Amino acid sequence: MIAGNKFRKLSACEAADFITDGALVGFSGFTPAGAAKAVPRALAARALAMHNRGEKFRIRVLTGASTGAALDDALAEVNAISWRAPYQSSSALRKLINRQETEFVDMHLSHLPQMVEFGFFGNIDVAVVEAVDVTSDGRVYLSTSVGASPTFLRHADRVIIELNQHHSKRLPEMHDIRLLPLPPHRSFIPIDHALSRIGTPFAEVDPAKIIGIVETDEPDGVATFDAPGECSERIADHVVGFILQEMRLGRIPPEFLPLQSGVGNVANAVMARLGQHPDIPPFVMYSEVIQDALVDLLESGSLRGASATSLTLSEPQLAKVYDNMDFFGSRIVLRPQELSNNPGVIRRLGVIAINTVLEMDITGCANSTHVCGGQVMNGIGGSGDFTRNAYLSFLVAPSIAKSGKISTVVPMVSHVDHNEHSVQVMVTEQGLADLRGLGPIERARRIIEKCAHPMYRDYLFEYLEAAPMGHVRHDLKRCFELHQNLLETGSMLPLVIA
Ligand code: 0RQ
Repeated sequence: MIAGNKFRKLSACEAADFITDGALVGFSGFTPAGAAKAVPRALAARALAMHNRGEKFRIRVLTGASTGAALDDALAEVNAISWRAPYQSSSALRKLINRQETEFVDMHLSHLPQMVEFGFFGNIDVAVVEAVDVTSDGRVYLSTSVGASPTFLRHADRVIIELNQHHSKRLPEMHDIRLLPLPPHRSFIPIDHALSRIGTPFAEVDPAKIIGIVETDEPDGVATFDAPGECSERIADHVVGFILQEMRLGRIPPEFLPLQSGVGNVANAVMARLGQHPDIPPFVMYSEVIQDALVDLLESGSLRGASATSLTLSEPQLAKVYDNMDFFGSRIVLRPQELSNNPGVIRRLGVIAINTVLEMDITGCANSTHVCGGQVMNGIGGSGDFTRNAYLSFLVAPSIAKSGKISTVVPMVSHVDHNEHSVQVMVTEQGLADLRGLGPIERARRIIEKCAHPMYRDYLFEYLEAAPMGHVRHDLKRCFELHQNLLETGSMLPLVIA
């Protein structure tokens, strides 16, 4: 028994034994933050041993978003995942998905909890959830992410808690947990400010469902960021310059609007640049991930507070937060992902959203997920929740990839995640295209002129002018010519690059 609760203490291997071949398992984790660790690792070891004996063992995996090395990587490396939703960023898992050995359901992160709630995925057999504390009456104090864990705890038949000593016991001071009722009984969500608190600091579970507790002491393993490169800095300059212009024009109010920024180096550079700019007033964030740059911005006072669903911090930054919970505890709110990414709340608060894409096309559609239409990278994540519903949304990308062999501005994207009805502003290191109020041909010209790399501009203009007349101009025979070239020769414009 663990002091403070009545639950049975289990080793990770004992806990893993409760999970059977074919089970649907809901794991905690939104990025490596708060991801289950010991039980999935033990499951991977068991799967490997079973596979070596010629026995079948593969499970169906639900999480909040991507996870850490002990979960997606460990299970994928032994081919133990038959089905996976909703977002991943593991290279081992990506290979299985692209070989069609694992079925991957890519979906908006705000939709995941309600799809579980509606029963669309069937029964969750077991939830494995990392926490910093659990009480005998079923209060589960989660760790560095909330994600979909409250929903998994409610719906799973059986529950295993990983109690991770590594984290501050004061983490729940940041948690604000409330689940939405089923339609038609959903009422107004009373979040009218990014930092509104509307729930409890704990998730709830029927204590009778808890099989046992696995004690751990392990960091999340979040990687540190590289210093932003020149390309990220130039994209950040364009975004910040545009926001300042919108403020001068009175289209962003003087008190500013809440910001969301996606994951990665560009997003980190944009946030740092915004925080340093003397003309940007102190602001708040309504986002899904709190990453390293935000800790320094909170300390400097340029960020007044942040709402998200996960605290995705490298160890030095997390230590800073834990050492000063009196300061950070009230300035960070961690919510379930159906609230951090809720379309209604995002629109109500007037969020400014900044997300990275793989490619964008001259009509204003963007692809965040699939290389050459087929090979998945990570998934749409929360980028669709925010891009569609933001007051002002930016999609950003370097104008070229792989040393210029790839143009990220193409005639037609090879996979559509964000369509032209949702996309407002496109940005590369070359420049920024404000698409609001423009018809298709004007958009196309603006995107090519402002965003395309000079190496690809002539090709794109020529494509546009030669395409058959219409409201939108596209040549269905040529629209994927650049992608075809890439697949056949290794570069989109072989003659130009050579
Ligand atoms: O390849 O790793 O081999 O060098 O794609 O590209 O430029 O390093 O950018 O790491 O920010 O990832 C869209 C994938 C960008 C990410 C994506 C190659 C490029 C490189 C990575 P290498 P970069 P990033 C909310 C927000 C969707 C989810 C989202 C993502 C690799 O930002 O997953 O927005 N977004 N969530 O060389 C072929 C192209 C390419 C290309 C780049 N057009 N074709 N390869 N690459 N463009 C947060 C959450 O939801 C948690």
